[in-house]
This record gives sequence, structure tokens and C-alpha cells, in this order.
Amino acid sequence: MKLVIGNKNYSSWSLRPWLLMHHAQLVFEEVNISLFTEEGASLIEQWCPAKRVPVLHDGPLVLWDSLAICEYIADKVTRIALWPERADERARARAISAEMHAGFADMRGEMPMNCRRVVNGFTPSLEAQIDINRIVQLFEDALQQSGGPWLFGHYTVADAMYAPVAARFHTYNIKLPVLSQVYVDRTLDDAPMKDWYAAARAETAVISKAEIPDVE
Ligand SMILES: N[C@@H](CCC(=O)N[C@@H](CS)C(=O)NCC(=O)O)C(=O)O
Repeated sequence: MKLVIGNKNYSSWSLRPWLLMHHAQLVFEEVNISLFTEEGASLIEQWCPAKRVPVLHDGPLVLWDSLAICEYIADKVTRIALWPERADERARARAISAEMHAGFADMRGEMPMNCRRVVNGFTPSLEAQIDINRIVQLFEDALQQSGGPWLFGHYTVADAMYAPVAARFHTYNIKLPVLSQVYVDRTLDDAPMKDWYAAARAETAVISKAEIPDVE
């Protein structure tokens, strides 16, 4: 299998299936594309039917879209459960994964993932704060119901979907209630996430629109 991904520092959509595939203990090749460069644009032409990353190539199957890739991996890997076992919990995990996939546009726009940075003095707009509040509510509800350590007890697609949110909360120093903060810390301390961060730190490409200035 080949997973085509963008810059590890910035590409939040790429991070999701990459993490899930590591949790699924799959061996796969990476095709790394430096986004918004000339070379990157020609690689996107070559590898990505929707002109976006991530894309999974598995034999003849070419699968674009982060959530579809996560669903495929969860179907394909049967020895490790990547969705909750109970139908009602699985339905809730799918709902919050879909909510992430389709939503939180204000937070995503204002707080681009940037693993290398901690931005000083950042204050979210009211709209972004509403997104943050909703995410905190769903973290708290899921963690209280499951008892943790992951949203549904063991690691699931939902945790992979929200991993870039944990990265953003860290970068923009968002104050969180205890349960949510413990969950964010666990996400950042997860072994594959640490490997992703190490690779992101080693990258030198800068995407200027994703660089939010510090406020002194
Ligand atoms: N809904 C898509 C979104 C993918 C997406 O927007 N990817 C961004 C990078 S994180 C991208 O490829 N941007 C390249 C471009 O806009 O040219 C998914 O879930 O995979």
C-alpha cells in the first residue's frame, strides 16, 4: 500500500489516515508531496484524482478522502478493532468523525495545523471559540461515557480524526478542562504522533498562509 500525503507540518487531513494505519500496524510506503510548490502540483496531478491529499493506493484501488480511507482500513484490518464494538457507540463514533470531517470551518481556517510552532498570544474569534466549545463538549461526553483513555476506550477512527485538533489546541495554547487536556496530552504523546512530529520538525518548507504571527 502507498499513502500519498502532504507536508507533515501542515497537512492535517494527511495525518488522520497515516495515524490510523500505524495503529492498525500496517506496513505501507509514503509518497510525500510538498504542497503549494511546482513539483508538488505535478505530483498531485500524478497521484491524486481529486487534486487533494491524502490518497491511498492499494493495488488497483485508488482511494481519496481521509474518512473514506479510514473506513477502508477499519474494514480491511479485522484483527484490530478500529471502530467501537457496540453498534450504538459505533454510530456515535461515526457521527463525531463525520462532524469533524464536515465541520469546524472557522477553527480550521483560523488555526491551521502547524506542528513546529507554539503561537504566542493567540485569541480565537467568537466563531472559532464556538467550534472549540463544541469539540470540548464532545470530548468530555465521549471520555466520561467511555472512561478513556481514548474517546471510545480503545483507539478508533474518531481519535485519528481528532488528532489534528489536539495538535491545534497545543499550537494555539487553547485552555481546556482537565479531561480534554489529558486527552490532548495523550494524543500528542502517542508513539506514531511523536514520529509524525519529529518528521514535521525536520521539514523546511514553509506555507506562509499557515503561519499565524505571534502576538507579543
Ligand atoms: N475532504 C478531504 C480534504 C483534503 C484536503 O483538503 N487536503 C489538503 C491538504 S491538508 C490539500 O490537498 N490541499 C492541496 C490543495 O489545496 O492544492 C479529505 O478528507 O481528504
